[in-house]
Amino acid sequence: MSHPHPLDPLTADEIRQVTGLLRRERGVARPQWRIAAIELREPAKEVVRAHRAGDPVERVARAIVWDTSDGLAYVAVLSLPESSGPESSGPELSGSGDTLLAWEPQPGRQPNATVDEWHECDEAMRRHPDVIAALAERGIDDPSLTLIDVWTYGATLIPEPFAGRRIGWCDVWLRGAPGGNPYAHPVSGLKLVVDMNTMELLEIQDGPDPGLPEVMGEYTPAHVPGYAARTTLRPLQVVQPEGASFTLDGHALSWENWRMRLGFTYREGLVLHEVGWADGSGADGSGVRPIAHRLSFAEMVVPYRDPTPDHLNRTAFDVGEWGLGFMTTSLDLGCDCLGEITYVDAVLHDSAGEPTVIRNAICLHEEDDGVAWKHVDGLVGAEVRRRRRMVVSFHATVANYEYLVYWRFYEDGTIECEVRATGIMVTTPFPEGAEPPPYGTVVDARTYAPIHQHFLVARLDLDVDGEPNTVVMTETMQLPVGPDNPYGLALAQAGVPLTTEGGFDPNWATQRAWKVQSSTRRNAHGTPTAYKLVPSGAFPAMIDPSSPVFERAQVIGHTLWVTPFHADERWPCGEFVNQSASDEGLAVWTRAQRPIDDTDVVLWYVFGIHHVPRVEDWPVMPVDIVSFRLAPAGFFDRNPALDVAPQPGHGGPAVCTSHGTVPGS
Ligand SMILES: [Cu+2]
Repeated sequence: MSHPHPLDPLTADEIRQVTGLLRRERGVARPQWRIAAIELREPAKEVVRAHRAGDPVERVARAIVWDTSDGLAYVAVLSLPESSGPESSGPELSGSGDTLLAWEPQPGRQPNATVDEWHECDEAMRRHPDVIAALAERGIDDPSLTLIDVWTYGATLIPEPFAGRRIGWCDVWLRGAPGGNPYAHPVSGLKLVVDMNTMELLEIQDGPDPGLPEVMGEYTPAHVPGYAARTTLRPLQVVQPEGASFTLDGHALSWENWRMRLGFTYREGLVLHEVGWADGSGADGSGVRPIAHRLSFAEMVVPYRDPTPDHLNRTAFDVGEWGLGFMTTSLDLGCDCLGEITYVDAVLHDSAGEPTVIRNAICLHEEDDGVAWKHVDGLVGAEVRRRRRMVVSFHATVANYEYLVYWRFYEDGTIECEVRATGIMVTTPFPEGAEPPPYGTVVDARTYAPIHQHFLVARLDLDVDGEPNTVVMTETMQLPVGPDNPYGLALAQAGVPLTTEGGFDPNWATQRAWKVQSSTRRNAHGTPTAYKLVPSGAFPAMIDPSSPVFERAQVIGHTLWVTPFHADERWPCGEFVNQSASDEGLAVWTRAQRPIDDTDVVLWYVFGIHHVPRVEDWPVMPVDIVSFRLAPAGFFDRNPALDVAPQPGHGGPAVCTSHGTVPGS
């Protein structure tokens, strides 16, 4: 076993070391304690840059734990025992190894919710006599058909007597039959407030019962009435007879000119480190030009925009409250990705600190994506190249909903980030004879799906040809008619460097975009090398500033935030968003008004889905697709995909090139 790379995610052994150290030093163990989070504390950029293969690596972990007896949370920083393996002649390690470096109490803060709590709450509530009685009153006498789905919520929404405790707010769902879809039948008006430390039922909120309308909310073949699968499609296979064109060495991925390292955390799921373009001209002698130091999803905020009692507390922070990593599901060959697939497992942990493995958590594969470039010359014929892309993806299931995340890398230098939302929408019945509320779309009998928004925050730590970068807001100017512009045709492109950190918004009228340009490198034409954030999938928050969810997630107030890099600034709404009352992230940091020109910058891009439900989104939602792109803008001297080889043609010509049509034939 060789030494790890400094950015490799923690292994199962390292997670065991963390748990053992916490137990030894602070008595952290079930049932009194829970471990909410264990992650690698990533080393500083300088350390990563200086690392050479085979160097010993100091491994430091960071954990969030809490004492369920008094509710107090702690952040622990732990130096792990030096990794076993062959000694090398690398630099000496400064760390002490096998020690607790820090133990910081976090009064008033709640760690993220854990999967264990979710399951334990479901079980405890289904067994609870008061819950059984409340269900019986509604004619539901088989608790095994119910699902108690606990949600976290904001501090100011927690009923006063329970303030300061770790509180869950539960929906009750009912399967129409064993194995049926629980989200087909909300038990509307019935909510359970639970102390998540003791699993004590604190309060049953029992509102008016609109009953269970006759809906068809099933999607599995066994439960869809009269289901018959189509028989009309013939097989479509993706075959790569010589294998895939990428290589994975440990966590280092290489494909064409692209280089990157794969990471994975409990909170973000997939993380991409050290994304660069290998063309032999990197300044540090590695031959790789840096583009991004780190790319991930740092938060997701999903406010339901329905003020009725079933939904008024429903404001999910799927990254900060639950963790996209913890929610990641295993992928199946031929189902989730087609072709020559390499899977990467993820290692996380449960709330006792035992390692858990998500098999096939990350999918790596290549896809054909139509045409990359083409021209037909009447004399010479056609030149056409296929567009191939490297896809790095993972899928997260957060209770009723799934998020499918795809990072795609193209031979023309483009990076694309796509999210597909699917799964089951939350719905609500309305009373017989009543008008449906205006806050959603009627999708089934006496049933509507409320409007909600999925705000994703991508944290883009770009280092375009090195760390010193400047973000330039680019806009197209429509010039007035005049002697120089007699026909009103003139458009000119303007760029304004952003000098002070803060939030920025798109402008459709000027086709505004943001270019991240190198302070040190210029292309052959004398302009700074740059990548452009092409904004898309963005939408306004449309929320009153006094709204508690906005108070906790001010990031949604702008489409782009730019800050100077700071290693501790990772979570745009703060680290402890579970039961937060106010935002401890971007809203606080950017008050300092730090300069952001010619420095190491971080972009926080807010995009997602403004989800006004469609009838067709029920009972299972066809993927809703949003994406944004990071496109090279002067990073290269010309089209970098010029040398993509022509593909062997099928049947007719030998290759997809130079086969012009013959006039008259
Ligand atoms: Cu949605």
